[in-house]
Amino acid sequence: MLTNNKNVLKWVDEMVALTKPDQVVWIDGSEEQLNDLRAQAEASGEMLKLNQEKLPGCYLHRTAVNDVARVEGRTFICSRKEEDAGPTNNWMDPKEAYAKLGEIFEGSMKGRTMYVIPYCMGPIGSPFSKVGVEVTDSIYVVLNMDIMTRMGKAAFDQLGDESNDFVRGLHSKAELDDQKRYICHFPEDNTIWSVNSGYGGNVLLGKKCFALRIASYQGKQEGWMAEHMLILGLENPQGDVKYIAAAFPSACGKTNLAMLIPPEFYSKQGYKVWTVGDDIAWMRIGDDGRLWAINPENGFFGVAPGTNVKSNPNALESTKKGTIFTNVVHDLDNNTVWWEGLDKNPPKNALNWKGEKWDCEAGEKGAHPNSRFTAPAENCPCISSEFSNPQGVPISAIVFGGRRAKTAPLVYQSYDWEHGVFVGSIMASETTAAAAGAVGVVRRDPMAMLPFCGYHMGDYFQHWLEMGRKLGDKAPKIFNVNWFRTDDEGHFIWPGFGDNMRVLMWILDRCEGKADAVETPIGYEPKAEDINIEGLDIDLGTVKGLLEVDKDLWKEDAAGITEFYAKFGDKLPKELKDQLAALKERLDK
Ligand code: OXD
Ligand code: MN
Repeated sequence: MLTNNKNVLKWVDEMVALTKPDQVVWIDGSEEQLNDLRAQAEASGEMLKLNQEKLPGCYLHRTAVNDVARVEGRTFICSRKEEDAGPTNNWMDPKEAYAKLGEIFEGSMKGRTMYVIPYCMGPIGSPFSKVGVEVTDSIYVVLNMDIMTRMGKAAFDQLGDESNDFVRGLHSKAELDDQKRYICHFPEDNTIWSVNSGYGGNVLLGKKCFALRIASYQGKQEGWMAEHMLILGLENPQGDVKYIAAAFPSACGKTNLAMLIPPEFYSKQGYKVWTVGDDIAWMRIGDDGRLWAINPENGFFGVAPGTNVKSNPNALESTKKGTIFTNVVHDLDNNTVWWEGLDKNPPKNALNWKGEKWDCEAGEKGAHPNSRFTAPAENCPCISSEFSNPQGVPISAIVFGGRRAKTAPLVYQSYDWEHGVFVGSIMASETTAAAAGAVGVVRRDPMAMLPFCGYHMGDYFQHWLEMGRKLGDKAPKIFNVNWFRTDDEGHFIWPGFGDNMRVLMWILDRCEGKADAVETPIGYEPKAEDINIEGLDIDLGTVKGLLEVDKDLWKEDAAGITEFYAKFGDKLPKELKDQLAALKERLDK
């Protein structure tokens, strides 16, 4: 036995009695045990060993065809009171959920092995970190959790023999029946039950389920924040590093921003960017009164399509060893992998993500659009030296962003924390022409947490406001960015990618009181000449255009916000109601 913790032992016994596995294997995290599991997964066909010269330690996995993404419609917050889940979550009564899923779990591991995975979210030994235990019947889950978390005996050592403070995660692939697929969270019980899926976001319970949904609830109770944010460090030529946390809805380039390559203009002078995290930040107020963040994860679960040497060389490099690829193209001649947007040479002799013979010329995509790599953070060439610092890193700026063709300017700063919470709460992205349906439909996604907030979003806004009051004048400054403004032909105006650093530079200068700003109805904006465009193909006039605030569009937006806010009823903090009214007033002036 790996632990003497009676709470763990009792709970695992209960899960064994429910799911009835043939045997139980405790995951100690040793290379020997992991190698044994890799060999078993290879023998069963669950994982395919790739070319070990080109991709050492790398494997390919294919999910069931009906099981390729997070299923928000089947994801539930099972708080005792429906009101506590709020209007943006699906809710199920916990008694009903335990009974309903209990029936599905009953005997679901017969003939299978149950793996007991102890894992730590955050660096081992950090006072910010939290322990989880996931039991699962999937070797794929074990091997992914090994990459994404600090997994094994050290996690039990961190928990100790007496503590009951661990998140209980039960997962079974069961029959992969999408009609009986449920991802249920019981925030009041520190418990997650996930059944009938094998897709990462639904089954790597440390990630979205624990580190965001359960942790956001814990953060509210305990006075800290769990956010859907990347963390990056920007080092100046003197060697000082300032840290930024940034939230974006999916498909807005979070991983790319986290691993940004500075434009030559800056790199020549000695500026560098370091990655602390690409998806999740846990943030607390430190002894010095500032906001400190850790990345609770230990790897990247990134979207493969579109990742290439140009868009994100650091992410690509991270996938060269010890990586698990899911639902990408299998190049049979080289026994390697490929995906759309990797390069212009799709393999001729290949299988698509479903494992069928694939003809790259026939027009059908080879990799699933949500195909993924699970890569160890330590592989990343720009991983921060503070990645495993138990204290985390101090945050100077919080950045929100979305995909807006016209409304939002390239960058603006909130007047203060309270206004910043308002700016985060109205975050939105527009649907693009790439997706079916109407173009330009605005989807509100407050703080990019819409699918990940484990409690009532009105209470979540209130928590943000309270954190600001505690931080006082030590609070990070809050900004909003939009890399996605388009011209009349629909082309992006701002070059994006590495050049986003030019905007981050203004943001950090503002934090240090080194840059001026212009007051507009929506917040402070840079003077156009304060965005450095040296070496870029755009002129000052273009930057001015990117910073323009169209009052009519904003009035339309304010009407949309009013409608969105109405959902929250009495739970909408008065401060945000007042902020909206003040915005309308400024727009009318
Ligand atoms: C993710 C997501 O996978 O946000 O990170 O969906
Ligand atoms: Mn995410």
